[in-house]
Amino acid sequence: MLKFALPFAALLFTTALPAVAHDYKAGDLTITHPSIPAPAENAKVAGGYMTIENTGTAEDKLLSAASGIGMTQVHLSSVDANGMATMTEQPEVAIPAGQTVAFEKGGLHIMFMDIKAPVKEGDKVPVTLTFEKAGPVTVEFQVEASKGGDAHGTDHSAHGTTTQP
Ligand SMILES: [Cu+2]
Repeated sequence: MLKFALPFAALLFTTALPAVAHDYKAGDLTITHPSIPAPAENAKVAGGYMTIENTGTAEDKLLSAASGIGMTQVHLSSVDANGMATMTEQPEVAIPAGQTVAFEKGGLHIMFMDIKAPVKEGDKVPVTLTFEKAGPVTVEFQVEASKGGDAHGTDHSAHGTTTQP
């Protein structure tokens, strides 16, 4: 009996790993570590980050993001020719075949605005990401300790236009 018990235990350990890694699969896509750096208390905005890997042979596209905490959009941060940081809503984000697209500070992000209830460290925020091919997938963004200086923790009222650095 012991002979069988050991491989079984090993199997349990192996299958437990994806939960620790906090990732999600939808068709050919793997969405890894969706997270939100905890915004300042009573902040009305927050940014969400993750990576999306496409292991398939065809491009997919992220078409939208939706959550219950407030208005939710897909944004791209960039710095314009005058050195001003701007953000623009992205109607779609290509996830090319065989590539990984990072949503990270200073680049692509999920933008939460007009947040209705406080978002605190330890919270899990369900967000439904809708892809052209993989369809809708709901993932939980973990609210984590902010490592300081997240642009979304400050006033963001001029969103969509030029913002202060
Ligand atoms: Cu934004």
